[in-house]
Amino acid sequence: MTPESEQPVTNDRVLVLGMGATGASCARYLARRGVSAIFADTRTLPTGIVDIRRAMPDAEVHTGCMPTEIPEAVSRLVVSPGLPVETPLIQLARQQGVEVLSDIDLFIAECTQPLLAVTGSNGKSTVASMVAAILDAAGRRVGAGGNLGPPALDLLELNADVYVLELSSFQLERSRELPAAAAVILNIAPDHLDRHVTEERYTAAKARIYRACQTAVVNRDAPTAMALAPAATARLSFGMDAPNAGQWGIRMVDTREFIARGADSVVAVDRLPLTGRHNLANALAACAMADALEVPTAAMQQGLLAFHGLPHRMQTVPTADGICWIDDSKATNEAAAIASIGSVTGPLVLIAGGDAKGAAFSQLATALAERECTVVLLGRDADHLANALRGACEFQRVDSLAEAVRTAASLAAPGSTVLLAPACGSQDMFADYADRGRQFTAAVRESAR
Ligand code: UMA
Ligand code: ADP
Repeated sequence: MTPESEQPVTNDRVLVLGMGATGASCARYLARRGVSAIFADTRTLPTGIVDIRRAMPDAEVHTGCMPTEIPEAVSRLVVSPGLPVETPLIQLARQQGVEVLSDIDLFIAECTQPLLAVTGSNGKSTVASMVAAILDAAGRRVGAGGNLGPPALDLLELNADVYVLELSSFQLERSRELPAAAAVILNIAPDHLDRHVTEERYTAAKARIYRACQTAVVNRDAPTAMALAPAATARLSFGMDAPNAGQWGIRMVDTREFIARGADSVVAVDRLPLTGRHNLANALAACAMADALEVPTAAMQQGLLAFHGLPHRMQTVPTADGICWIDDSKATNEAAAIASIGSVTGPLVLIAGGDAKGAAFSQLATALAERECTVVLLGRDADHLANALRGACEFQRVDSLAEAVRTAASLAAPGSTVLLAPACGSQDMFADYADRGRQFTAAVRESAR
């Protein structure tokens, strides 16, 4: 028998905490099932409020602060990922025996098709999208989303025959076991320390993805992440070295590099649309995930060749000024910025800064000290970054992204690269990383006119 906690929501009253994208997806999901719900958010104008009202016009809504008590007849609490698990109302619900769930728990309770689950500090969205492209090339009907968007619950409407979920540490820390056909932790680097406080807690949240999976896809080049796979779980590994039988890796054939499974070459690296060694690791991870579902290698080749990357990840902004302008606004932590800096050659002007999320930036300083680079700093934690970079490279402080672009244009000669890879979150100055990337592109076009 299915345990009570794993039953789909039916006729109880649900309190949904958070009225963003997740809250709105909960509203659509609950409305379709005729379940009544109450919504609450500490923000006065939460981003999902219009969608929630559209899906559930009569729902009780609390904005501006959280209720201090669990409203009457509420038997379940669905908590959005942006809320800390220490939120007093969540603690109160637990004390009162009210079930606390995530949207991912609700998704799992109804998902009957194979699930591929992707986490890691960096590369999640790229890998999830690559896996989706491969499955699509294999003729499978794919539902891909989660942290990447669309929210997991919206995917259920697709009646897909396979699901790919990108899962953040916030989603994993509050979700139950995930019976994924395959799960991967791509890498572990410090991030979100403002929320998880210690690296141990952040890592423990990520590790939850492996707890009930059938196949653990592991990165041979990321020992910390690899060690999180339970010993008893079947493994499939990827790494940048030459693969042994049954493994994924890079094989040299004459003078050409190939993505390979064991001795079988699958696709030549120089044919892949995405550049950067980190994207090669991402492609290997995507192949290993698809391999867990026994997808033919021809579809892997086709899918990888068809995938041209996601917006705001190493996207070139075309200009006629001889400078290579790159929008990598999604480099929202130190390790991501280091990976993108490493995939650019020649003189570099880096635009960085924003919400540091508790990072120290010592590795960024080391990476920048090794090359010809000037940094333009902006955002709330610009001074913190300046302190970390002092002595490693030249830097200038600015107050806006438009000023950052103008300053970068004055520092960059033709042949140089200007890279927006902030190593920080965006919400100190922008709606999100996409907003930051769009504003960067607009400012670059303006400056290059
Ligand atoms: N918030 C409040 N008060 C509340 C509720 C939320 O101030 O009562 C704040 C949160 O602190 C956060 C923001 O509002 O800053 C959004 O929180 P949310 O839980 O409402 O977020 P959603 O809009 O539901 O979006 C979430 C993911 N966001 C976060 O986890 C912060 C989205 O990932 C995801 O696409 C969406 O669910 C659908 O699954 C975005 C993200 O930035 C892209 N994720 C982080 C990352 O990738 O680093 C984890
Ligand atoms: P996530 O969803 O984990 O944030 P994305 O695929 O959106 O990851 O990529 C975000 C940024 O992280 C990229 O713009 C790039 O700077 C960096 N990145 C991507 N893949 C990797 C990787 N495998 N290792 C390190 N950094 C990466």
